Amino acid sequence: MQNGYAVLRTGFPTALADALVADAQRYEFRLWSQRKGGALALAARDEPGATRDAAAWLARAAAEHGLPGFAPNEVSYQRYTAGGNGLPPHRDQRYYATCIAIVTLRGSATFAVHASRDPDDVVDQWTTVPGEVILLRGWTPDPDTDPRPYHRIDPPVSGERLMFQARQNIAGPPRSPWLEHLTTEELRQAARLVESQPYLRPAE
Ligand SMILES: O=C(O)CCC(=O)C(=O)O
Repeated sequence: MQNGYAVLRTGFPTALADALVADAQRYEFRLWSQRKGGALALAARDEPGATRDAAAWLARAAAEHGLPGFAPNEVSYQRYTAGGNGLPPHRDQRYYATCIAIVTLRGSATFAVHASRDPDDVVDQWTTVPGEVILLRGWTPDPDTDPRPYHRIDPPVSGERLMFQARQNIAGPPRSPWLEHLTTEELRQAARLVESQPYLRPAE
């Protein structure tokens, strides 16, 4: 892994990607911002099935790419639409440790790694396509260096893009000593995510 990220262009099982696409239908997608990001669906983290299998696959992949100990405890889907929002260069929140794993399931879009928040400071940029896995380093409490890469995702040029992501929220069990480094606001957000139920669609 270099510059805090790795791209796995092959290897993610097609059957697992298809099972995730089917699983995503169970959820209600919520658009949190009119200006930034896709619509989010928090998914079930513990039940047997596609999300648990995918999280386990991604944990193994992370270990093989130099990020051992990735124990995803938050899984979600995001759906982006052409003409909708992407996300400008940013780092994921400090309550996500070890690794952030992203799988593009359907559709495609430009993904970029940046050296800073500056939109022109591009380190690498490519079109992420179905089956591709992106591993990003999560936060560590090292005062001298922050390994989290700045990254950007654009809205798809046409149609929709559906992705799955697995993250390790340090506010979830087991209690992490790293929590003491977080601000009250970060702790509040992280705890709220841990307590959130999956966004299941109401039964018809
Ligand atoms: O959709 C993606 O691939 C990236 C998502 C992202 O950067 C985020 O949710 O913070």
